[in-house]
Amino acid sequence: MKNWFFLLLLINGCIITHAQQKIQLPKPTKQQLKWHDQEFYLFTHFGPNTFTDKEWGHGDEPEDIFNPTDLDCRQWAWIAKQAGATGIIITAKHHDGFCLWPSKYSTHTVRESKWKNGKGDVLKELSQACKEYGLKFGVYISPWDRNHPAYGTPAYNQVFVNMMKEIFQNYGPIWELWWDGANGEGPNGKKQVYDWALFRETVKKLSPETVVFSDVGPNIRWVGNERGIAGTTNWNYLDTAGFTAGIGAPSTDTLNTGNKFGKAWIPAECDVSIRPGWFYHKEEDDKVKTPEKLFELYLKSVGRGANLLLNVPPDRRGLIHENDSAALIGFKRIKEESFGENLALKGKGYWVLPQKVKNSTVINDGDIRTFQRLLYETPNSLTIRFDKPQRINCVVLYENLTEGQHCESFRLYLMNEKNEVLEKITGTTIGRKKILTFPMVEAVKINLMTNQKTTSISEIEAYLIDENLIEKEN
Ligand code: FUL
Repeated sequence: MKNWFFLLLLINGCIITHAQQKIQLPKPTKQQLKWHDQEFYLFTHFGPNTFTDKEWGHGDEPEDIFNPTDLDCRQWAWIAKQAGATGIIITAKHHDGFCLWPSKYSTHTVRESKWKNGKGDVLKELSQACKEYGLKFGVYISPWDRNHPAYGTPAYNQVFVNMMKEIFQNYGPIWELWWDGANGEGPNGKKQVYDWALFRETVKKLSPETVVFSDVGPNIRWVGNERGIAGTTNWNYLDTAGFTAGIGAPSTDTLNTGNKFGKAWIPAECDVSIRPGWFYHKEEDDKVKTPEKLFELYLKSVGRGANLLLNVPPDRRGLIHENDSAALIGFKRIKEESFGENLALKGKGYWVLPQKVKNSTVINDGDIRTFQRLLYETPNSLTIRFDKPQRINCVVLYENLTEGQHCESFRLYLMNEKNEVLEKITGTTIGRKKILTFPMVEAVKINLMTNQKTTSISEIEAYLIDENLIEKEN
C-alpha cells in the first residue's frame, strides 16, 4: 500500500516536472535588465503649456509664447542627481506639436520662438546636462499632434518617423523613448491612424539599445493609472496579441497587474506628477507632494517591482521650482534613512530543504547578482537567522530576473527564538523588488517560502524604518 502511494507520488511528480519544463517563460533583454535597475527617474513636462497654463495645448499657440527667462537644464540635472534619480525623460513634443528642438519637419518649434532669438535647443542642452551629471536621457514624443498640417493623413506617419530620426541622430544615445498613446483630432479635424509597426521598426533600426515605452511596450508598459501605483500582483509579462497602444490597449486592470506567465517581458512603469498637473501652474506651488507622500509612492511602485517616473515640471523661468526641489531632497533623505542599514547582513542565510538545511550566503550578501534557486516543491524555504533579536518592520525581497519571473505566491514569517510566528505576510508576485512593511517585531528569524520550485531569489534585506512611513493600505 505504502509502495503504491510512493509510486503515485512519483508519477504525479513526473507529470508536474514535465509540465513545468514545457513552460518557456520569456526573459528580459540586457537593456530591460538595465532598465529595471534604474528604479526612479524624473519626467519633465515643459513647453507652451508652461506659459499658457494649459495641460493640453491646441497647437495654435504663437511660438513666441515659449520664452523661459532663465532656462538651465543643468539645474534640472543637478536636482535630479541630488534626489537620487537616475535619469530624465523630457516632453520633446507634447500634443500641441511644439518641438523643443529645431525640427526640420515642423514650423512650430523653438526655432520660431523668441527664446535665444530662435537659436535655442532644449534637447541639446538637456542631453548635455544629463551626460555631465551621469544621468540617462529619455525622450517623450507624442504622436498626437494638434499643429502639424499632415496630421490625419498617411504622410504624417513619415513625419513622426523623421522626427524620431532627428532625435536619435542629434541627441543620442536615447535611453528610453516614451510613446504617448493619445490620439485626438488634428488641425484638419481628423484623427491619425498611427503606423505603430513602422515606428517600432524605425527604433529597432536606428537605436536598438533604446527601450520603448507605450501602453503595450514593446519594451515597457504603462501601469494603467497616473497615480504612480503598481499592482500588489505585478507580472513583468504581458500578452499583446491583438492590442495596440492607446484606445486599443488592454484594460487598465490588466496593465496594472500584467499577465501571469504572459508571452512577452514588458514590465510596468509608474508615471505620476509631483503636482496635480503635468505642466507647471503657479497656483499649484503649494500642492507639491510631500517627501512622505513621495516615499509612499516609491513603496507602491518600485516596492512592487515597477519603476517610478516622477514628473517635476520646470516653471516659466525654465527652472525647477524650489518647493519641488525641497520635496525631492526630503524624499531622498527619507529613502536614505530608511534603507541605510540592512539588518539582514548581520544574519546567516540558509536554504531549508525537507530533510536538511544548507548554508546560503548569497541571499544576504548585499549583491543582487548572486542568487539562490529554490529547486523543490514546498516545504522549501530561505531563512535568515540572527544571533540576537533584531527590531524589524520592513523586509525587501528580490527575485532573480535573469531567470524570468516565477514566484506567484509566497509566505514570509518573522519568528522569535521559540520559533513562534510574530508576523506572517502572504503575497503573490515578488519581481525585481518587493518592499513589505509591517508593525515592528523583535525577530531572530526571517523565513521566506514560495510555492514555485522555479523561483530564484537574489536577496533578502531587512530594515527598521520610521513607523509613520509603514504602508497603511494598498
Ligand atoms: C498623457 C497625456 O495626455 C498627458 O498630458 C501627460 O503627458 C501624460 C504623461 O500622458 O497621455
